Amino acid sequence: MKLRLLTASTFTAGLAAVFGCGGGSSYTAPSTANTPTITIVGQNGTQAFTPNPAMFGGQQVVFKNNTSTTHRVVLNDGSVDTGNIAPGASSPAVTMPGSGGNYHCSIHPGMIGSTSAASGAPPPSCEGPYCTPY
Ligand SMILES: [Cu+2]
Repeated sequence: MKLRLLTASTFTAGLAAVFGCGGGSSYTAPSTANTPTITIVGQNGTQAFTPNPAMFGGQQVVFKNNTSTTHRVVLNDGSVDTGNIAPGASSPAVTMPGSGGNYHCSIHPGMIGSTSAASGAPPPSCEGPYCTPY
């Protein structure tokens, strides 16, 4: 297990080196390496996302899909949409509202989660159609 992790990170470093030698190009691809991750673990209501609630108000986060089904995370007010996240893939980095918020999977609306406010205050109470877990 440790060897496999080492190999993967060596491979990633090698890739970065290859892309880093872009013949003088100054473009640097956005890195999500240090972005907090919310992991999608199943289609089970408030247990679908971990951590949940997450203390990521006002921050960029990445959703990582650890299930075998495509998911799409949408903030209940529509202000954030990850697009489809294939099994095993991660979403682009999206910015959670500073006041905290509630989100769901638009494909499986019973998958629900929330982020706290940037101040650490709990998420706003969930209102509307995407508040009922299954
Ligand atoms: Cu889903």
